[in-house]
Amino acid sequence: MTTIHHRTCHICEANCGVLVEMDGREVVSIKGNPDHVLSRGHICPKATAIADLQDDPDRLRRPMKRTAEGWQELDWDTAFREIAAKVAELEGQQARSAFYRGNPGAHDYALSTQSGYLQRAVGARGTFSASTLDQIPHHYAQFQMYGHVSLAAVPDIDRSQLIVIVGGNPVASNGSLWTVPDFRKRVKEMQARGGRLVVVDPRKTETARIADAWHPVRPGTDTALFIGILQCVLAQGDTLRPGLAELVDGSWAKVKPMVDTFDLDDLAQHCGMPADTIRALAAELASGKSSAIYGRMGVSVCEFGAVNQWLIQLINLATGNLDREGGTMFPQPLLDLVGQVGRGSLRTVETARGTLPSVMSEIPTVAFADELTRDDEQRIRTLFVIAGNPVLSAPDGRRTEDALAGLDLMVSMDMHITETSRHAHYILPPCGPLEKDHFTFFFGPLAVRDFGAYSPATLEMEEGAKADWEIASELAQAILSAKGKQVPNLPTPREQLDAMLQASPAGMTLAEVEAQPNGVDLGPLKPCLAERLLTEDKKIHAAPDPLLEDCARFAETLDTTPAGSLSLIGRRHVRSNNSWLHNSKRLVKGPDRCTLMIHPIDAKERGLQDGDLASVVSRIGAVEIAIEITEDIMPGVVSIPHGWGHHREGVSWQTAADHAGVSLNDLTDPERFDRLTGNAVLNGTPVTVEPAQEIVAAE
Ligand SMILES: Nc1nc2c(c(=O)[nH]1)N[C@H]1C(S)=C(S)[C@@H](COP(=O)(O)OP(=O)(O)OC[C@H]3O[C@@H](n4cnc5c(=O)[nH]c(N)nc54)[C@H](O)[C@@H]3O)O[C@H]1N2
Ligand SMILES: Nc1nc2c(c(=O)[nH]1)N[C@H]1C(S)=C(S)[C@@H](COP(=O)(O)OP(=O)(O)OC[C@H]3O[C@@H](n4cnc5c(=O)[nH]c(N)nc54)[C@H](O)[C@@H]3O)O[C@H]1N2
Ligand code: SF4
Ligand SMILES: [Mo]
Repeated sequence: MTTIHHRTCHICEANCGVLVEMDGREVVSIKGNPDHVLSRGHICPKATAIADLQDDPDRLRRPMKRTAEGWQELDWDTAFREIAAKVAELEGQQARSAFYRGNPGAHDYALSTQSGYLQRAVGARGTFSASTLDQIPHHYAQFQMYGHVSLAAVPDIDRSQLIVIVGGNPVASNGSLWTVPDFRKRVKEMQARGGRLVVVDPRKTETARIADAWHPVRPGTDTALFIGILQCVLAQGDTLRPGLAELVDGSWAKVKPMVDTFDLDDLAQHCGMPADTIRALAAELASGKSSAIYGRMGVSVCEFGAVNQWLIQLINLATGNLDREGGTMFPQPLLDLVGQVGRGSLRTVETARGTLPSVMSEIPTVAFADELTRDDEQRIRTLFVIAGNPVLSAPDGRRTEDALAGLDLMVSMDMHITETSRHAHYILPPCGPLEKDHFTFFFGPLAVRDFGAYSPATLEMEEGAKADWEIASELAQAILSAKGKQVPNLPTPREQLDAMLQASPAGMTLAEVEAQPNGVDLGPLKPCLAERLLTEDKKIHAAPDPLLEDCARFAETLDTTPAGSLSLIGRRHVRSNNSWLHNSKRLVKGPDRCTLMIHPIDAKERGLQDGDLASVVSRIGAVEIAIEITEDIMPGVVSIPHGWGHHREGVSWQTAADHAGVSLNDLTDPERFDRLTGNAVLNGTPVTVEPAQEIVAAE
């Protein structure tokens, strides 16, 4: 007899509802839940990988300790006791400690509620995380304009007539900072009602393929496009629509003079898009029909990431589309995170490299290796890595790797010996994903409908297994005891979730939410900005000084095209997720996906044929990779997906190692970052590409 269990897929931001059919502990099938209020039956090929993750033969089941003789299994109590003793000893030596938090932690509400507790017990100040490799510019712009790092506006796709996507590929990524499961179908529905999708991207992506128009843009130059659009929109008048005008502060008057300092033809030349295309885009966005412009990784992990995210908000504001049906709207989910966590902060942090921005108390990950290797008493000697793989995810992975080798204590919470955790002294593996419960914690506030969904654990915990939150909480207790401190009695994640749900405007209890296994639908997004602004004067801050000043800095970069080199960007594939789904045989099967995409003109110039091995060299390093010649990438640009490079010795994910690929981040450069936010610049890396020389062994 099989049983059907309702779950939310925890892998990506789409948070699809799935139906898991179980026969005892065996997964029989995983299907989309047609009755799920948000995903309506949609799933992607990664959903089946939940079974592969659960049953992964290479997954660690017990704490591991690295010894001179190799990895040794420990019981939990011994692992916690040894780690706690070492943390206390290092604290006694005034050693600096730090955390690196990876992306999967954000998909685990329970861990999210407890990991701060562990960090406080360790006494680690500041955090490195995947956020400064990703979306920190969004948080910065939201804090500056709306007064809260998490007060985000998302395109209201179900009622929109035009969506312009700049530097995002939701057909592959399933949406980011925009929880929009079944994106493809929602686009079809928009097109069926006469709406249009436009994509601006150096590559003709999977999303560009279903779009009504694709405009190639030179990597790292979108600021010119946004300023150009804004200039054209404001040339028709800068009076804001009623409803928005009253919400905007006096700095709005500074926007038009700023954009008017630029010449549209210069902007067009800089970004490689014809001035007429920019004019037409502006006219369409401002035509009065409900429309939205949205920008993601491609315009976030770049030198002017914060400015870009700000300009996007300004375009939606200027065209009257902010906080309007079919434009961009602020979700009001079942659990109102914005109302219950602090506004966030913008500060600075002193690093070996000098003063860097610190948004939300993050230390920019571009400085990670520096801080691990600096030669003063501020060197990080104790490191906790929580569900992260910075060797493959952060720029200059080789240097990160070398830096990790010098730690006095490194603890990784991970279920594999990865490129990163292989350097740990202890690895603490969580239970399988089906043994965890789930709530749409960080993603309700980004969803295309007001909603929330809770799913209980599908399987009972295996004997001796622990969820991530239990590991964090029990280790924190052990550390506090070792330091001779009092161990507080904390609420469990479920208790915290229940309290937060009840304190939210929807006011439901966890039990009430749990009784709706298809999710709780609170309806379409609603205009609400007037009540939700969290700036002190309750106004939208249209033109904060640091952003205006950074536009002046941008002006100085116009036309500084690095000659002679190609510009390297990344890419995502629907059957992959950052570095960690490559151990699933069904996801990695088929032709090698870790290839260098190159335009036929650039390949010909270099004497390269499809499938040839090329040597790709940047300031940081070199890789050899098979090339894929395609007209889907613009001339002058090449692309390698990130998250590969599993050839490192000693990793435990065998299937991943068999499909090793090379790491894009062995080429990216930590010296390149967004000055306002410290976010890494991961696209637009200057590289040379040549046929790889056959290495002839010396006699
Ligand atoms: N060049 C380039 N680099 C990039 C990007 C890019 O576009 N280009 N993208 C960046 C982005 S957006 C991000 S978010 C980062 C991601 O950067 P990271 O978060 O550092 O890397 P991941 O690949 O997500 O690694 C997650 C690790 O957590 C483990 N893991 C998975 N699930 C769980 C779990 O439930 N519990 C625990 N304890 N561990 C788990 C996996 O085994 C894996 O080792 O990469 C960034 N790096
Ligand atoms: N299948 C899959 N899904 C994922 C992930 C994954 O690895 N695989 N990762 C998850 C994570 S952590 C995140 S953050 C999201 C990311 O979600 P998205 O941002 O939607 O995904 P990307 O594929 O990184 O899209 C960035 C796009 O920007 C383009 N681009 C690069 N440089 C530039 C530029 O300078 N200007 C412009 N205009 N475009 C540029 C790239 O060609 C690419 O198409 O995806 C999430 N979902
Ligand atoms: S789109 Fe994301 S949430 Fe939905 S099934 Fe795929 S991986 Fe899971
Ligand atoms: Mo990300």
